[in-house]
Amino acid sequence: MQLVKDLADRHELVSDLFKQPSTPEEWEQYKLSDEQVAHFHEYGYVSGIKLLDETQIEVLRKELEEIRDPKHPAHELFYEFHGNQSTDPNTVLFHSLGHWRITEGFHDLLWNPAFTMAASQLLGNNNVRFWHDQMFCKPSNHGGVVAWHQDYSFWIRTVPMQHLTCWTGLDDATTENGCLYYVLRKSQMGTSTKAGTSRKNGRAYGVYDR
Ligand SMILES: O=C(O)CCC(=O)C(=O)O
Repeated sequence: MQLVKDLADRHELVSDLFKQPSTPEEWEQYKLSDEQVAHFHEYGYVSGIKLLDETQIEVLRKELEEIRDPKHPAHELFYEFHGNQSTDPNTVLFHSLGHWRITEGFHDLLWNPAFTMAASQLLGNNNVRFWHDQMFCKPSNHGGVVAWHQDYSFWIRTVPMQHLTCWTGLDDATTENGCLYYVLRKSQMGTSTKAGTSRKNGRAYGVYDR
């Protein structure tokens, strides 16, 4: 019998995919500019932050292919696993929660200093606490839709509202291939009820909010 390791028990980096800075000077390279922080507060999002290099992307893509197989030995560690959550039989929307427990790369992604530094700054230079992970995969040309929604509307049991979502792509996301769209200043308009459906030209549209 293969022994399944639950990486949720590990509260530090477990691989060498990311390097934890050890001095204030090493952290400095990950700092957002004052303009980026101001943009987040004004519009409710900030984009274009480099989070991964090519090697890290390749490792995560490989791990993703492995854990997409429902026969993966650690499959039981997923909180949720949907091979296809699309309502349209001609499209595919793979969706899972819990991969951080299963592979070293997805576990260590949570400690990515480019993410933890930015998140801390955007939350008012506070400590950052991980709430949950989520993976969406949409194959090219027949990807399923993630409907418009406000993330915090799923989390209102946690108060005060001091949350943010970090969307990290493993492929380029462009207007041509169907990138994520945001509703500007949505976070200043109060909490929405949960997602509705939106679809245009066969592309998936979603909205992230803090
Ligand atoms: O990538 C997407 O299509 C949507 C992601 C999303 O909705 C989320 O992470 O809350």
